[in-house]
Amino acid sequence: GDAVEPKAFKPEFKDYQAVYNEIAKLLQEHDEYDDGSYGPVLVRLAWHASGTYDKETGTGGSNGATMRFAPESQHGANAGLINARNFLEPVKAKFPWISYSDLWILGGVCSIQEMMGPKIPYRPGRLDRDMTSCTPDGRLPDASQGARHVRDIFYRMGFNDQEIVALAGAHALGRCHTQNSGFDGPWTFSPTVLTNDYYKLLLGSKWQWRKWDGPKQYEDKETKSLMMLPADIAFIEDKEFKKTVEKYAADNDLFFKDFSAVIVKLFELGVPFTDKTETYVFKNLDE
Ligand code: CCH
Repeated sequence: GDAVEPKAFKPEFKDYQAVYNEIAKLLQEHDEYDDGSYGPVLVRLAWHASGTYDKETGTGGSNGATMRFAPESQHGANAGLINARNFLEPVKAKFPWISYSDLWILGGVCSIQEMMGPKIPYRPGRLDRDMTSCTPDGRLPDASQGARHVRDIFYRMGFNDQEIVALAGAHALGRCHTQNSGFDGPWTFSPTVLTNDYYKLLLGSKWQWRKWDGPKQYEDKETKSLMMLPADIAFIEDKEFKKTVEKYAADNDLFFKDFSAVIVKLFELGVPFTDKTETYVFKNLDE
């Protein structure tokens, strides 16, 4: 079996870096999934756990991991996230002291870093809640809608226009699956590496409606192998959003800096930290 570190005998010592390392190791081992990584779907789990937050009522957010339960697990927006939750089960079994809510966010943090993204400082302290804390359906964005809807949804969480555009850069990662959302295809050519390519492609490619049986989505005219959702195209149709798209398309370092800050804000919505809460900046597996 595994060598037992002496510190493992101290029950009060919570080794979050060890949890990070375990997730990163499993990401490498399970390269059979999708485009070769569970990373994108783990990022999506962390986002959908957090993105139910409502600043007026303080309900929703990552503190609770209520997506373990119906009805939240059955909300249309959460289709396919069972794959991410199941991926993390062996990690929960190995480190039972971590809450599901902290683990799901750590899964997102680890995936972003391991997919060559920026450092994402992490603070633990989320407590799991029961199904009575499940949020109502409709709190997550509807991909078929435009700028006004996107603003409504993200203003409710407490984000401004610049932050909304910075968050959307996560669509450099992963893909749409017809069995989950009805939409189909990846946004970028390297969906397991975080870059500012989402913004570059939004501005640099010609986007046309895809002619197909599925829901209305865009394809790039040149290769027809990439996609954009109506809610993505809103970022270049809306003048205010487009200014920020242009900034991030031109400057990957700026995107990384702003993305890190805003995803930390997303992941911490509604989480009750104390004066004693520590911040962790994890080493990547290859560091
Ligand atoms: Fe997203 N996203 N997202 N998204 N998303 C989808 C997939 C991913 C919207 C719709 C969709 C964010 C914002 C939005 C990821 C991260 C983020 C899919 C396909 C839809 C539809 C799901 C499927 O079929 O499997 C809409 C609409 C918005 C905003 O208006 C934000 C914010 C983030 C993170 C910061 C990631 C990652 C994926 C890929 C998941 C995968 O399985 O590959």
